[in-house]
Amino acid sequence: MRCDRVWRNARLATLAPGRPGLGEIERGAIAALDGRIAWVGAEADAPEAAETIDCEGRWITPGLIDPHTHLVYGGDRAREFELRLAGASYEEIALAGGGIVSTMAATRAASEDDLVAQSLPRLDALIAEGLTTVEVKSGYGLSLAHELKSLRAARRLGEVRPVTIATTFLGAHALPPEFRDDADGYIDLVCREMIPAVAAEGLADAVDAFCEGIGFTPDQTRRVFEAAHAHGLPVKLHAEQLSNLHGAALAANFGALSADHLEHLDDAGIAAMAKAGTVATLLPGAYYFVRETRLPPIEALRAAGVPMALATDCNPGTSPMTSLLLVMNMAATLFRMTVDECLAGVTREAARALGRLDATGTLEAGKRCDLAVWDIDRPAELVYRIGFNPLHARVLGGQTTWTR
Ligand code: DI6
Ligand code: FE
Repeated sequence: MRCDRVWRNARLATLAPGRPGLGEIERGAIAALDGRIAWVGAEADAPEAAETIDCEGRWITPGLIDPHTHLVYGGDRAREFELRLAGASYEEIALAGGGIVSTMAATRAASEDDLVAQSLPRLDALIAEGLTTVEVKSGYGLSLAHELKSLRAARRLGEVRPVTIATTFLGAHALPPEFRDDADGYIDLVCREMIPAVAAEGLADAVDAFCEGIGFTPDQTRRVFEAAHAHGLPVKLHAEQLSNLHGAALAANFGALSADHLEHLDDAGIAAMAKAGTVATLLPGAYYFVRETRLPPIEALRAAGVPMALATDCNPGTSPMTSLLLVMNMAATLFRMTVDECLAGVTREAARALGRLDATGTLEAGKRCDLAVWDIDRPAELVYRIGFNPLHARVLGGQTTWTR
């Protein structure tokens, strides 16, 4: 077998489905050809390659994947954070014209170049922890031109950094002030102008909406989903974050890739997600940051066999977070997820939540060779430690892009 590169003397957490636990191979090796994984298995059987990398017993996992971020935005909300600390609630701040709408103003004021520049430090923080694929939503432009600008900025991040970007159009994130008291009029704009334009330019891989009392109704969400499907785009949904509007079941009925947040999810929603194969993307950073006390129904999701992904929800209002290692720690500590579930949540299940499990998310022959090499003795260390980054090297498409 001809190979470009082989990583030897490694311990592998393959995350391959059907294998118990993390699909571990204690004395393993992995070989790449033309950017893809050509072979995975026991060290003793490893093929020869033009280049050999001795991992000195380090662990290799799939490159990490963040399947839910609002990475591209202008400005920040540190002042709002101070107000919240003084007692104001997230909903009060949103109703008073702060919140999402204040980030909208800063995003509209920024050029595409500004947005790229402001987003890069956040992306770099994720990459420094072994991330190789990240989803980025629009949703702070809230007009055709500014949504297109945000999506173009998101796509450009993948040109200026070695990373795979999945873009999501989230025009139905908040009501822009021009449409005050006319949410249906805004949804008309989203469905009749924005989605067709986004699809025509190939700027989005999926369409999302914020189905919530302070967002959009289930009827409005349904219209967005119908427009997305009419343009061949898969859907996902911010559902059941602050209240139960039965958004997860609605999303599942549209074959959604994922329903995200889910603190208020009920049994009917879980059953609908299980039936449709919709991934539950859990966002412990947002849960923590807004001091939510109602837990997502982890045990019921587990019992129903709903796949669980984890994400940062990186956004300026409810999760100013750029660490998937911290997400895993929070999911374990706050949500009582197991180490195996946490690691699967930022690799295999995150890939599934993006509809990209055929391309990435596990160490299996044929997939892109996206790897994270770690200076650890056991995988639990990635979940257990707080604020410590043991990344040794990061590999994207078979190329080492960074090494300690
Ligand atoms: N849910 C959230 O938690 C974020 N968006 C959403 O739909 C909050 C976004 C923000 O406050 O800027
Ligand atoms: Fe979000």
